[in-house]
Amino acid sequence: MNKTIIVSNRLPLQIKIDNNQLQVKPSVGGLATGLKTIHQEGNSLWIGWSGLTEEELNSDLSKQVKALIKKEKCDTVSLTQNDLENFYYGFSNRTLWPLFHYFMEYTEFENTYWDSYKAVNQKFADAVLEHVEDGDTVWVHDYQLLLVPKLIKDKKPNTTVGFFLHIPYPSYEIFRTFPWREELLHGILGADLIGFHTYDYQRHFLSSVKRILRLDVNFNEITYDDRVVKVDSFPMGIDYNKFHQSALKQKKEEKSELQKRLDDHIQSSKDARMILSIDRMDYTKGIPNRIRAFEYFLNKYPEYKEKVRLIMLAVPSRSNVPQYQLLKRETDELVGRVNGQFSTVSWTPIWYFYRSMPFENLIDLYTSSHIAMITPVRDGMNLVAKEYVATRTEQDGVLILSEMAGASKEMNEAMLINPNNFEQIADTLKQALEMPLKEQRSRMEILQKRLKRYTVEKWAEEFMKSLFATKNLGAVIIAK
Ligand code: ADQ
Repeated sequence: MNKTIIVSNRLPLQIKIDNNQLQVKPSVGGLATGLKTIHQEGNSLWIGWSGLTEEELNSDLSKQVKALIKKEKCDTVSLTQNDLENFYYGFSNRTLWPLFHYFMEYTEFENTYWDSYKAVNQKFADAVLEHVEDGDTVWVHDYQLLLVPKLIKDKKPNTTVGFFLHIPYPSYEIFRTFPWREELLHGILGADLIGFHTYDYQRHFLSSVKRILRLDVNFNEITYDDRVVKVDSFPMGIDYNKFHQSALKQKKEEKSELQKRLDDHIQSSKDARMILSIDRMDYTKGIPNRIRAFEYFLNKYPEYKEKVRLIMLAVPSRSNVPQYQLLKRETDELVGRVNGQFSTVSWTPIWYFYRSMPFENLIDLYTSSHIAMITPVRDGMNLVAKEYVATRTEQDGVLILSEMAGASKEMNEAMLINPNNFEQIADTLKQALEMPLKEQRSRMEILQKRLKRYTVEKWAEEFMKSLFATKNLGAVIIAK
């Protein structure tokens, strides 16, 4: 029976060493949920890094990790501290991440990083090649593994390979600056189907293929060697029911401490309103812009002082990369500046949390906030915007969303803003605060309907369906 192999940088598992004892739990992230059906049913294997380096695992623990992971139908790729520094923090997060998000000034082109990226991609491909057989299907994920599709296809041409990019694909003018552009494109083109969140990313990719490799592109198909490579967009959804049902359930249960504090603010006056933002602490998420726009709003519309509060949850991320440390410092200073300028004895305009929160508290934040203000300067999709909508069980609330997030392409009923235009954000915030309930509901209803239909499971299913269709298309071409 043919297998499906999923490959991603991290496994869908949380692994901890407690008192020299290993604990393995399935993780609850979007990707793990979306691929659950494919992974659990049928003959499938997930290959990725466990999250523990070779140095952290002595050989006994290493064997145990392999065995425990095997039970979850996974296999690990072993990474050293040096791999982590050069491949992960280096090439993935100091070269590809900033470049693909249009942060040219943060992009570092370092040969050491590139060499490590090639070597680690080879490690991932080798782990796949250990298991893959003719007729199997392999689905590779994201920017850390762009060379893997070709490394598999070259060795095993009779497999079907899919690739999905979770971040934006930049325009040709940005991508052409990349020193190893040909090699990277050839790496991706090892796949039979290449998926992006939006049509724009797809278009940018095709343009790079045409102009850099001078290949024939016919609508969304590329003729490559004797194969046809298909490129398409698959906007990723969320586990709608999980968020919606959790919001309904939490209303009936005993309130958390956080919920009690949120209620205190809401009940402090009939005009009290809460505005929410949740992101990883990342320079692509537009956190400083958002604080500056909120400051601008309080200056322009002083009647909202003591009534609105911005609740900002920033989850620590990649904190050993210098730009992330600078961003953290800038955010701390800006929050301090706004709170210092506007706070009164009974009101603090920004509640700022720099930590991760349990899922229940995320739901408390989503369900208690009148407005979600999501302002990335670039974002492949942005699932937080979708999660906020799914938790609005009364269909009230307003979503303010950056037009630079992939999600904006399918969320037209949100209030779309340019994250660099403070005037527009401030005015939109005012409009959102004053929006009649009827209008909030009519917008929310359409947004919810769409999210309910195109869930993360559906996303995975559509990609796989298209991948199988590509496989058949390949067979036709070869037969000709
Ligand atoms: P991210 O940049 O991580 O993902 P996003 O899509 O917003 O961004 O996903 C964040 C996820 O983390 C959400 O599901 C959210 O619920 C969760 N989360 C946030 N704060 C949390 C907390 N404190 N505790 C627990 N969970 C928390 C990348 C791309 C995006 C793309 C996704 C999926 O950058 O553009 O949407 O992949 O493809």
